[in-house]
Amino acid sequence: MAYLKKDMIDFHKAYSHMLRLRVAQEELVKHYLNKKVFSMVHFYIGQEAVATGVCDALKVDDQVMGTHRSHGHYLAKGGSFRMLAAELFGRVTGSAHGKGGSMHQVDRSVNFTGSSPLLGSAVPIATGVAFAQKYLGKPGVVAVFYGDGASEEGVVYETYNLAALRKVPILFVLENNQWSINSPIKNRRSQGYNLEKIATGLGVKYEHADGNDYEDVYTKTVKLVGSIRKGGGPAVLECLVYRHMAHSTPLMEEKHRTGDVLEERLKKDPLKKLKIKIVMSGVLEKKLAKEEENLRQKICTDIAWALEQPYPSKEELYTNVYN
Ligand SMILES: Cc1ncc(C[n+]2csc(CCOP(=O)(O)OP(=O)(O)O)c2C)c(N)n1
Repeated sequence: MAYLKKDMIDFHKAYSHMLRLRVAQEELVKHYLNKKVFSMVHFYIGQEAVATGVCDALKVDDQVMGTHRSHGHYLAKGGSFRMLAAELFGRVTGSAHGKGGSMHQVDRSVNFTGSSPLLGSAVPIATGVAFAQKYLGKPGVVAVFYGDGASEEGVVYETYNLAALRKVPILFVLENNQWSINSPIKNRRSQGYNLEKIATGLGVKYEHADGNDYEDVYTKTVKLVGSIRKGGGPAVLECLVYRHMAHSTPLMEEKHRTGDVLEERLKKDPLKKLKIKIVMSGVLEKKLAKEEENLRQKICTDIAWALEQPYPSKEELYTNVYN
């Protein structure tokens, strides 16, 4: 999965990878508005550099876990867009057999171990998965994504401690988009709140990245994961990022987001940023436009396929469940 050419990042490939997440979601928005999607949907548009930067730095055997906002994490880990679309449309060929919807992505064939919409809950679960890997003497690390809201759940702090104590091979990827639904971070944290100090005080390494910058996320992940693989213990990578849309609908404007206007968010768009870089390196804009057109066509074909898939039968109610 890694796009390193010796010591160089192939930015064109990285851009294509990010664009797949963006176009896939843009097309899914249309079907959400057409009421083809059964579950609640949290779009990941604007945060693509984090999922791709992290997942490109992982190995195929490494595992990933996510949240209520995990379309991007799943696709970046090599997930099938057809299965993602079928899952959103509630079809049996979906990644969770049409029973999970947007917020419960799971596909072990690409080591996307699961996602959980209960805020913060994926963090201890992923740490357990990573601990099991270590305990069984298996190689590989686990990366878990979670938001700034989730990072304030008590279980997350407890998990930092245990992960550091047991030197668990886990990367905590904190996507700080500065909002928890419509609560801005400044209304939620006490004066002097310092998550870096808390985590490092518990023995977890801490690094900040610009979540709008693929290169920054990628190179910092390579560094941290390198140390985790050598037994150096867990680390947090906090990525400052901007979600373009509302919390759980495809609206672009939200009245409460004063001081964080859409115009500012769009200026920081990670795709625009990377596009400028590759055009400056000599790739023709015309070529990029053609590639985007082909990608969109492929995504639309996959959506048409997903819409023709059958719904789960009644018998499916009894499969993959605990009783
Ligand atoms: C334990 C728990 N409390 C509340 C909720 C309701 N809830 C769903 S998403 C969300 C905000 C999450 O914010 P953040 O973790 O920053 O992620 P973002 O949505 O910004 O990506 C809340 C409060 C929940 N899912 N789980």
